[in-house]
Amino acid sequence: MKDAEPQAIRLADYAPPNWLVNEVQLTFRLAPRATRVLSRIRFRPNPEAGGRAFFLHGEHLKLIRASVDGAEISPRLVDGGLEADVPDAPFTWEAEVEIDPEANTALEGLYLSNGMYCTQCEAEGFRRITFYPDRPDVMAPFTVRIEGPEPVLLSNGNPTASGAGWAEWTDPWPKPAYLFALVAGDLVALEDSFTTMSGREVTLKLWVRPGDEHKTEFAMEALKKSMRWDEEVYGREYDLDIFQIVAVSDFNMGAMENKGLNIFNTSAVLASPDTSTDANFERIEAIVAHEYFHNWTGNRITCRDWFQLSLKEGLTVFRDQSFTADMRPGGVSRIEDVMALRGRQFREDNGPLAHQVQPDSFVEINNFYTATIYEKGAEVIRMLKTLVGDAAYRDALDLYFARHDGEACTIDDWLKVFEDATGRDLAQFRLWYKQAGTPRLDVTEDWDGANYTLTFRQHMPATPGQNEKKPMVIPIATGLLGPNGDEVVPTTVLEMTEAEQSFTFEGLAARPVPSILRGFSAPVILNRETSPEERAFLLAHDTDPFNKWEAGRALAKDVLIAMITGEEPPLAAYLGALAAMLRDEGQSPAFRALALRLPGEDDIAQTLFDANVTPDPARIHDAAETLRQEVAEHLQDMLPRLAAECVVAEPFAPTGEQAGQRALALEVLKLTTRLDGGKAAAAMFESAGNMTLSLGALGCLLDAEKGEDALAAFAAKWQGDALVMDKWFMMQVVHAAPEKAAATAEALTAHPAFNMKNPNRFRAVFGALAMNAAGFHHASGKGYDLLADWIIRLDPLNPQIAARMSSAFETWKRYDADRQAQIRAALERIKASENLSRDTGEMVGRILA
Ligand code: 0A1
Ligand code: ZN
Repeated sequence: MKDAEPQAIRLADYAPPNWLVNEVQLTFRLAPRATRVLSRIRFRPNPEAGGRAFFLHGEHLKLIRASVDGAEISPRLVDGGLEADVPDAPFTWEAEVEIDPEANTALEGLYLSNGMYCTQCEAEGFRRITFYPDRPDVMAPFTVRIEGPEPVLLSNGNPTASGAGWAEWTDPWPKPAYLFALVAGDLVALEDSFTTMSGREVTLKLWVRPGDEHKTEFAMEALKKSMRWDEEVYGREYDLDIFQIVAVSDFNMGAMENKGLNIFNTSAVLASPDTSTDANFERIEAIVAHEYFHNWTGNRITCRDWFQLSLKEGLTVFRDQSFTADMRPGGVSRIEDVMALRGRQFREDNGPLAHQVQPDSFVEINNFYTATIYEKGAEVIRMLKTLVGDAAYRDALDLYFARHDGEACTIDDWLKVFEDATGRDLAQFRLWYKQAGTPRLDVTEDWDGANYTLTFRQHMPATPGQNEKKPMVIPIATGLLGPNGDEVVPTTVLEMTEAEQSFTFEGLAARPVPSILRGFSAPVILNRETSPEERAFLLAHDTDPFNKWEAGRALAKDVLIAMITGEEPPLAAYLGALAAMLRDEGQSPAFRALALRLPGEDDIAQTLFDANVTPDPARIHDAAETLRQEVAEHLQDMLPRLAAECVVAEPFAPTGEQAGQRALALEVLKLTTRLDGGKAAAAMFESAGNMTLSLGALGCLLDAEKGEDALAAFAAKWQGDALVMDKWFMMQVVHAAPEKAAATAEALTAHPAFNMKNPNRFRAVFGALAMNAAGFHHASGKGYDLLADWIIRLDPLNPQIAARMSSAFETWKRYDADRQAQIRAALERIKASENLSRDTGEMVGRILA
């Protein structure tokens, strides 16, 4: 028998907590199978509450004893926690519970990773540590005493006392329980310090397992840069005596912003030139910044409830994107952000998992740490900044911090701050939070010999539970170019508020070429009939780096779509424009590398589906292969010169500049591999002095089906390094030919180094399978079956990762009847498995609905 359907939680049902917490004291007596947690919590009635009933969350806890004001009581254990009779006045709750960190494979609450204790409490993991009102609107200062034989014992805040076998930490800043953290183990630290803008000295420690010390320096530098940037750009100063980061190898997500004690997935913090790619370095810098920035946007000002998640996540992603753009100038980081947005968030928005940036209901909050909450949430804030302007944005943020410091807030509080700071009515803008889906923006134009008019029409497809949509405010950054390529109208933000709206530029000497949606000023799909010549013109002349790149990408897409649908592809225009772009030395290598990449196969599938063509993943793959071959042949004569140009002469540095050179070198190598069968790639693999070039060369060899020796050499060299071995697993699946992808993934699960309990390793195989579009969707259906088998196996151990992985199926309605039937069967099989978690149950239910 299955349990009753889990209940949805609704934003409309929010009620303030009956009891608030003045302070928390915790004592941990660590033992792998039986850790004791003693809690002493001062409660006070909440004057804003509707009642006095007393409920504490608690899951997987063995209650040893409990007391109220010193008198032992027997609380009533109920589903998800306990109830007790308490005085109608402030009182002290004490309890002792026992937990089993070693049995905790879900990696929520207190668990063991490689013999080291660590915690993950967001969103609702604290209730697996002790009984507590585990909701973000209950904030309190914490004092934590840890007792155990481990040499290093850490928690949030400042260290206040310690002795042999124990340590005490005090966090004076009131925080919700989801920001609690504890770490204990045999760790070593890289130590540094930072002087804040008011002259306070902060100790910085980055803790790793012995042997990983050589991979800590880069993240430490990134941390110091982040601290300085937040002072300079947002006026935000750090607020404790110490800031610590700990690297753990078993972690469900990238990292976690626990107050003063960030916990990181090793993959998001450890870096060295030998073992990390340029993309790894860039990601680490961004995640270190992201978690640090949460200290103000998330911790000092937190969320009232989980429907407000984007209040902290959208804003903090926007802040980390702005930081990256400042650290790595040149406009390519914006292109990379948009590529990620389209690849993950647009995909989500176009399928059964589409949801609002502020959802109205959820079953399992862990399923809502999504691209929509994070990346679309960041786009919404970017638009707000575009609409109000830089100075007003900064004023509004100053007001936000002044008004709400120490509070648990809502998205409406955030918008109210902007209304008060700018005098603007944001009622229509609020729809960006409440309407799911990606707006489509159709454009037509008119030229009367002197005046140029752009007419936009917006419409939004229906999404689950939302059929009717209202027009939104869309900032459309637009510039105009004259026939000789000069900019005749610089970037102007057209503010669209109606379903259909026209904007006229008067008194022009000649018909201009428009550059619309510069910098990707709104997360929309722009539809405009454009000739290949005009796209090539924009690729050559646009002054906006994003739109310049976009013109090339749109042209590549036009070619691929025409190849698939049997029309005449504008191949000559594309190849000519590409060659001209590559010859333009005014363009950075990083830009040229991005412009050489073809749009992803999943993106083409969605575009075909939007045009009422059922996408065939095999044909899309073949078209992409054919086009890459065409490009290689067309550019043949230029490739050696380009390759020589991108050799980095200086010693390795993970800078944006060098990364751009290596990225272009690898794009050139991919094309060269199509012409020389892998000779240059084999040489590069032999001589590469860093992981970026080594891995890039390995990918080329795998594509040429000449990777066997390189794979063996790579494994022999790196078998002791888990993060590098993750790459070894991943590369084989990503680069497998479509008919071999599922079999390759399956064979890898039998490798002795495969460990399903480690999220990084599981993702290395199955995340990679989902990324290999033609392989995953191979007509045999083997990709679907294999993934379903492993989701079913993983679910009892780690429901969060099982649930996340099931989103690989979210695009299923695009495909033909056979594939749909195969995917439906796979999903039904997951759904029918015994004791399916609430996490995976919700995801599969929504995908099937
Ligand atoms: N708040 C973190 C992300 C995070 C969310 C949930 C986690 O466990 C379920 C872990 C981390 C961030 O935005 O970085
Ligand atoms: Zn975050």
